Amino acid sequence: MDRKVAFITGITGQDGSYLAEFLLKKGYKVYGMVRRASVDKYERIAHIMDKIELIQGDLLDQYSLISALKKAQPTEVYNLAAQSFVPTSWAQPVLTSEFTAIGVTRMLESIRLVDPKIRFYQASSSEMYGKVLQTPQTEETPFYPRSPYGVAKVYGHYITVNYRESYDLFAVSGILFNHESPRRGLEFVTRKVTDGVARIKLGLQKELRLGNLDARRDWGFAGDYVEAMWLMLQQETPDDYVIATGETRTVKELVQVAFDRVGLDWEKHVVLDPAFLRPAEVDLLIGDPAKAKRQLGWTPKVSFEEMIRMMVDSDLERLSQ
Ligand code: NAP
Ligand code: F7E
Repeated sequence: MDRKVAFITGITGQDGSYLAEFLLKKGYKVYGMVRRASVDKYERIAHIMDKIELIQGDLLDQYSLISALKKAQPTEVYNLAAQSFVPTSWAQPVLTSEFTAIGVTRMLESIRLVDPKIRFYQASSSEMYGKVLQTPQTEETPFYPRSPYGVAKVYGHYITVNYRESYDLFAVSGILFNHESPRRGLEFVTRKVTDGVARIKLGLQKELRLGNLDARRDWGFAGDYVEAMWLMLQQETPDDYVIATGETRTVKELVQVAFDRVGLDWEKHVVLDPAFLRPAEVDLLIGDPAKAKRQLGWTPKVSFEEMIRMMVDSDLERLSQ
């Protein structure tokens, strides 16, 4: 039997937790890289802690990456760790580049040194399209990032392509559009809205302060998207893929679906707050997942409405306890 050992950076994040679950079900030995903190942040992986192995490391520290790979001896590396919140990338642009851009090179160099046969997945992002030059966005659409985060992801994307072409590594880049879940961080708009709706319904909060309600995103379910990451590493040849639903919705539509779930009128609770506007906005994202469907046989399963309702229900349950 082929040895199946995965090493996941960012295992404590939304995607890392779903990917770890998915790979365990496939029979993988799963290692996760975690950075040291004064308090543990293992909430999302608490239910699988006895099935995975954690190794300390940080994308800022090349030596820690090398020794983590030597210890885990993985066959696949999923590089999900990043400073992933777009507004923070304006507040901490240099740190964002260190994690989200140069961190990818550190990981690739470590793989080259430890075992160039390791298959590598890089978490690229639809934020690379930014001020979009083509709609819908495909693997061929040129990038025009609009935030330090988007710029850093473009670097991470191209260094992955470059290592594939320079050193013949099996290195792929998944260009994933926004994907959400009940495990999404509370500052991202979907979770901020579903958490806010639950709090308002339970009388814990009266208003929900938001920024640009006209922005459009192609939102899918994180549980579906981690399967696509795995599929990319099971192909005969390495390649890059857009992973998206092919549908786009405004923030306002998201708000409506969430408030409808609990029978409340959003217009009575949502307050527009300029503090949540961005220095440069990404107005419209809609991905074309045709290549992923054709070559990976991947399609999203959970609809936008189902996902938002699932998130509202989960926040209601959590806050009612
Ligand atoms: P997330 O919930 O914010 O998780 C980020 C993870 O990165 C956390 O586990 C965090 O660890 C870790 N991390 C941050 N800096 C690190 C460092 N210096 N060294 C080691 N680990 C570090 O993000 P996500 O939503 O799961 O997204 C996963 C990846 O996909 C990210 O690269 C993101 O940029 C990218 N992406 C996400 C989406 C989306 O819609 N979710 C779409 C496209 C691409 P701590 O727990 O220690 O903070
Ligand atoms: O914003 C608007 C905001 O922060 C979505 C990350 O996972 O996906 C994510 O990046 C939209 C933007 O996600 C609020 O202006 C309005 O247009 O949920 P978000 P994001 O910036 O699209 C990509 C693919 C990634 O790669 C990233 O890592 O919603 N919006 N009002 C708001 N956004 C927030 N956060 N808060 C608001 O109050």
